[in-house]
Amino acid sequence: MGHSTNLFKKAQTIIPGGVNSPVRAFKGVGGTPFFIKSGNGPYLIDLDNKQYIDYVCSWGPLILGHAHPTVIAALNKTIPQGLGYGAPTEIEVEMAELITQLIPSIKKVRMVNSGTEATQSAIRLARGFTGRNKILKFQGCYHGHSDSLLVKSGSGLLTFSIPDSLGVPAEFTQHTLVAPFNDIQAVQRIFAQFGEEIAAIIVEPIAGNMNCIPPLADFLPNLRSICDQYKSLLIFDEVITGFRVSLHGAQSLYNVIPDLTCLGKIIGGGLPVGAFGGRQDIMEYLAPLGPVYQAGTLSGNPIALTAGLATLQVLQQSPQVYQDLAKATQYFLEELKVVANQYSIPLHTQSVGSMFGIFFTQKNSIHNYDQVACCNLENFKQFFHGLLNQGIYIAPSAFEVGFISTAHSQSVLDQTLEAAKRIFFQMNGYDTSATSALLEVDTLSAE
Ligand code: KE4
Repeated sequence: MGHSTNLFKKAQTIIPGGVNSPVRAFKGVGGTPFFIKSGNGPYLIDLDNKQYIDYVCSWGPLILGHAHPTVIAALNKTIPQGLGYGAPTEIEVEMAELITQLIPSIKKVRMVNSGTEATQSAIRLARGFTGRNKILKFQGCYHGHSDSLLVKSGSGLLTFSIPDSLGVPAEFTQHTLVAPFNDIQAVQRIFAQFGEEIAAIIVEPIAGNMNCIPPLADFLPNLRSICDQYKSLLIFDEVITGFRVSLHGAQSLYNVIPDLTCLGKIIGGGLPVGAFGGRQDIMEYLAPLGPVYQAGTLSGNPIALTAGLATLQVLQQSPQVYQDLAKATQYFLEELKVVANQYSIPLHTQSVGSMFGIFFTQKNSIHNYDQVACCNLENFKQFFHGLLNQGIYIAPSAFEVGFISTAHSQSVLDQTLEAAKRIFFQMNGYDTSATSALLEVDTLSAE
């Protein structure tokens, strides 16, 4: 029995589900999670010293791969000076300066410790600024686990939401309205009915929590104009997309300017950091200036910001990095489709920059949650475990995105494609005993 299996048994006796975040427990794919000992570049090493090519990248933060030398060097320099003070530090100003420079719609920014805190605070701020209570979110978008956002679309009447978790009183979600992602008509209908009560729309500009779903061309621009029409605020949850798809956020790709932006993941470089920011007149409603309270003991922690700032500076100093990441991702997905096609496996892929989605479906475009839910989830599970058995780790859920980092070289991508070929060969019902023959052929051709 491997170390991971033994430790998972022990972990389950003292940590709920054996994990500190549910998705890590492999419930979406079955099986037992492996425990990580270390990471370097595109690789994870587990407690049994097995190496995996990692396409989860800590769920997005590690755009430079694991333990990037520049980030580690910055931490080694900062840590000996002290770990945190609960008082202003220079690096907080440096980080704020860089964020406001790179994302011009953010005139002022407040650091927090997670994406959940960022979106929760942004919503409170939007409600305080507008004096309205309702918010509109989209089915399949995830903005962290604050009460008013843990909703699922009301059965039938999609508009009204019901709590999606025990422990959330219905009163806490009664002001949360839900529409299908990419459905502007639904948004217009909701605003026609509730527009004057809606404080804000919160949206992932590129949905990354129901696999990878880019916005349709009219979606984001129309959200902007509807918010303007009804004097509601537009909040972009760029916790995943911020600095992932562009050095200036998804808002620069689609040229739609939100009133508030939430950030996380990459701005922490792998350490716990979130942030929210936007229009100066809105941000100045925040304590200690204004009447909207928000706080955090470790907000702006200098060690966490050191990792985030170092990461952003590497990205800023590599102007080609986003084109290179997009090119590598396109190469990988195109080749994956060729291989799936060779074995008649219905597979569709979608990506923006280096965030990508793999869908087992005959469809050639996926625009919302319901369409994701109709994909072949059994094939996904088989694909997940087939890759894992060959030392390749993708997100343990058909509703998450994959990430490619600057450390994912062509040979790393090609190794993954070879592994996928073996799985598609088996998935197509080919005699698995023949697989060894295929492997031998591969080995011979590789020599
Ligand atoms: P955290 O509170 O987990 O740092 O961030 C919440 C959040 C907010 N907004 C978006 C767009 C997010 O994707 C997230 C969290 N992402 C998930 C995975 N897609 C985190 C993984 C987990 O829950 O363990």
